[in-house]
Amino acid sequence: MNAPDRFELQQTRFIRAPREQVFDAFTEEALLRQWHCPRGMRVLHCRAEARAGGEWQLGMVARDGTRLAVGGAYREVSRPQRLVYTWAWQGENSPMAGLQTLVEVDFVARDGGTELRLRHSGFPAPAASEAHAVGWRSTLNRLVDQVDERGSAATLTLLGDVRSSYTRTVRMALAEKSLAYSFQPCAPHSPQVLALHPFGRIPALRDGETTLFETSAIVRYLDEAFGAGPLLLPGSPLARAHCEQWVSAVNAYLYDTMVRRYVLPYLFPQGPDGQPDRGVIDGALRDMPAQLAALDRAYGSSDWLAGGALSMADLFVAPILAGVERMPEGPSLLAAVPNLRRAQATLRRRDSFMQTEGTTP
Ligand SMILES: N[C@@H](CCC(=O)N[C@@H](CS)C(=O)NCC(=O)O)C(=O)O
Repeated sequence: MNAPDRFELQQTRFIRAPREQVFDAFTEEALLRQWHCPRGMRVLHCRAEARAGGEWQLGMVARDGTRLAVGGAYREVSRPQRLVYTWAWQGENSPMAGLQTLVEVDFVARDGGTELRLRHSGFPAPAASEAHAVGWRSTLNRLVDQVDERGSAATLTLLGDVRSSYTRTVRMALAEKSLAYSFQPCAPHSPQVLALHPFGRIPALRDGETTLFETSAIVRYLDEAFGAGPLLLPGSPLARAHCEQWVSAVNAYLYDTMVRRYVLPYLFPQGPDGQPDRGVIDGALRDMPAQLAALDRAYGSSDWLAGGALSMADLFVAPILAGVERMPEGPSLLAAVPNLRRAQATLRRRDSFMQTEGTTP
């Protein structure tokens, strides 16, 4: 006997696609295979006999190889307005194996698109419905990417300023992963940013109803949640640690010296008579050679900071150095670090650098 329906989740999403198309994405095997799992997972197999009494089955695999299987039976298949089916996890990987829950989806035509209303009920505990709510949010993002002609630009919105080095790091990561996205120009501490970022910094990312802040968290998410493009986090433990080490060094030391105390005082002068504050700039100039030399040694004869290939660490460093180079002392500072210059020259030939060079994303 199943437990009574005590806990449930409900989600409503407006999708820019006709409801027939959205409905079919829920019932046709070939379409289900393309989206029906959370980001970062892959559908392995799918079977769907979409008629009342018919059965469905879906197998998925996570990046770490964990396999999950779920299935059930259709109770109502009324194209294009309503779909009802049972849902039960199978196999020993699921703490809810064998427990039957119920999914009801209404497809309502609205404003030239579809309002999708999803109710998933019958969970034995709030934690179970909350975990499934997270899974559905991510899974519905994939559905939107699939049926909205804007692709992932329908779900992914980057908030930031094209002049910001951290924003450019994420833009480069998006370009490396070939991910379409929307860009919302925002100033730090603006209401739009503060709604997503408790400390008001840029960038911040929205993926459907999910939000993220901190550049390294955003890049890691893009890398792990989306299959396309090169891996931005190296696979081997040591290379991964080297990558994290340089990301941390940028966050803790390099950005402060090279951007906050050097580039920004030139771009936004705050000294007497509206001139750049020489005291601040000269202080940064004293610290920069040692920091640039540390980077120069880290690159050595390689063009990459970690694992012999492009990684998130290089994407953190490049926008900062591009900014430094444009300042009056920049070229002579960089002349002293040939490894770093060579590595940057290589990186600057990548599309991700060239496409993010201008002021428009
Ligand atoms: N640790 C943050 C730093 C972000 C950051 O400092 N961004 C700068 C723009 S490049 C900013 O928002 N500055 C505004 C401020 O310092 O208040 C991250 O990794 O995203």
